[in-house]
Amino acid sequence: NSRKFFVGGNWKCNGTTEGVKKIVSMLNNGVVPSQDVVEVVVSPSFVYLDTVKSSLRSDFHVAAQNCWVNKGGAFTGEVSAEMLANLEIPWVILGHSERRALLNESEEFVGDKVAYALARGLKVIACVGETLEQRESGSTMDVVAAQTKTIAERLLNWTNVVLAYEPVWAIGTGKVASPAQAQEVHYELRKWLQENVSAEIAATTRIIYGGSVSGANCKELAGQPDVDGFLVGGASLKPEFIEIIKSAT
Ligand code: G2H
Repeated sequence: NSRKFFVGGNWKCNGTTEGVKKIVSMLNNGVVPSQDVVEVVVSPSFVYLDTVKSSLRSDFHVAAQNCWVNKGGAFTGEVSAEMLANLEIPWVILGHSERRALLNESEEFVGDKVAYALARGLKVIACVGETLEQRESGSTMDVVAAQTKTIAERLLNWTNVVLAYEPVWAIGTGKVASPAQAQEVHYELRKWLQENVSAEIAATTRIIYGGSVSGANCKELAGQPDVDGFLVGGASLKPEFIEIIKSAT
């Protein structure tokens, strides 16, 4: 397929000035396939975004972990999409399950954020995924399709969207989805895009997997036909992130 492999590093709420420097130097020294083969995007906390952006090798890019749903203004503590665009931060992660669950971000709110960020020229990593309870009750596909639909009905253009499938039960738990489990949902999500958006969007949109991806499990996951890359949390802070980038080939 023509979908370029995508590896995102979600640093979440981690880091210190010193720690961030170490990760950047680890990344800058990593020997990885070229930009034609793999797109690498790392996502530090807002407070380290500028430092990371200015010290990171030029073939890797940065993402914010969130942004406000609309134009900036009297929203204490928020960061607007305009600000990210102003700082030339190319990407933003939206709809991460930690924000959906811990900060009560609703499906509509996430959908509105995705649409607004895209309209401001940002590229978006939009996350979907089911909880363990939902998986066990057999509603995985209904849940991820509904989350994707809420986003899809607000979008005019999918060019700047990467869809991240992150089963909540696999996040930060060390309990990775099996390659077959990941492939099944990615295949179904692509089919959903084909039936509800268009065949072209289904064929070209990257669907990446997130949830306890590691140096040890990335190769087998990357071999699945509908897994177009990863959103990596814990392992993106460690040297094994380089191994995960290499699983692109
Ligand atoms: C899922 C993932 C990165 P981890 O949240 O978004 O984190 O790899 O630590 O499970």
